[in-house]
Amino acid sequence: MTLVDQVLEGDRRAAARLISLLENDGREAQRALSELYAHTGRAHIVGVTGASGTGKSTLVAELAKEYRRRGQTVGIVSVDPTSPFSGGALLGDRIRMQELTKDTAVFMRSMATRGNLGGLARATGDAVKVLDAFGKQVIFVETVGAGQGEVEIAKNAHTVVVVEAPGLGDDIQAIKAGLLEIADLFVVNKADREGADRSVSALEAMLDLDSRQNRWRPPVLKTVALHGQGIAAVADALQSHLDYLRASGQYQTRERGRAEAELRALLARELLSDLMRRVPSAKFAAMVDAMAARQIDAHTAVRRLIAGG
Ligand SMILES: Nc1nc2c(ncn2[C@@H]2O[C@H](COP(=O)(O)OP(=O)(O)O)[C@@H](O)[C@H]2O)c(=O)[nH]1
Ligand SMILES: [Mg+2]
Repeated sequence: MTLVDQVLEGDRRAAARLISLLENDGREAQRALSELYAHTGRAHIVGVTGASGTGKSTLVAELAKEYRRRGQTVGIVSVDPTSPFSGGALLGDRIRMQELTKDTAVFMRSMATRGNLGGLARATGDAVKVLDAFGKQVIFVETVGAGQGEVEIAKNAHTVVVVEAPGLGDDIQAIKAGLLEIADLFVVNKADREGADRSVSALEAMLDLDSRQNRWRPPVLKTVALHGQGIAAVADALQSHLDYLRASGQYQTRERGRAEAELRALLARELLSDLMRRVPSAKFAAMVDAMAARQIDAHTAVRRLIAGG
């Protein structure tokens, strides 16, 4: 049986192996992904992002349990190097994770954060596709909302949850990180701490300023993920957003946007590596030298390299 058949039959180890192969970006893995692709497109992909320490991993673990109670299967892809999913967690968090890993209907995976962000974004997208084909009905992708790359990964979801926590310095961390634009749902976690209501009002006030018509207004929900409080309401809101996407036709728009972004990124990568194979490295180095010596500018250098002259 091929690896693809094994994944489609629900073999967890095959799925884990395929994701590792894809992380290493081998041709064989890419061929496997081509075969799997027709089986993807069924999962609800939920990006969960926000500053480090806001409780994203805890929230995702609690949401996973809630979805299980609702009879759905769950995939979790974590791109957070400090995540309990990838070790380095406190005891309580580790126990929480162990509970989840015992449930075979939940598949957890943390992505290696070595290498460049472009590669990470691609590998994360591939892992999501594997879990989708594997039959997971909802897939959470946790990223730290720290930079452009992480935001790109989060944007690649149907629904984006931005997690805030009171008392982490500034009132609203999402404003700083430029996450407001991409949020479909705000969660103010750690509502057991002082200042949660202030964070909620600040977010609502921000949303009031948005004058765009006929738009999904992101709900702002309070949770205490640590104690499983407010989790069902978040799961309900995620479902409402999915229903909204479907009813408004935006589901197709987002799918198309995702496809286009993926195609452009892959084309750029393939065309670049194709060119680099054709250009002798000495010639490339000479071009760099000439640029550093201000003898040639980047645009001219690019034109020459592409023209092969
Ligand atoms: N007080 C409190 N602590 C929480 C809550 N949710 C998570 N935490 C704790 O906050 C810390 C960071 O949580 P984690 O889920 O790893 O945050 P992440 O970095 O955003 O993934 C952990 O020690 C959690 O136990 C909450 O609702 N209230
Ligand atoms: Mg985390």
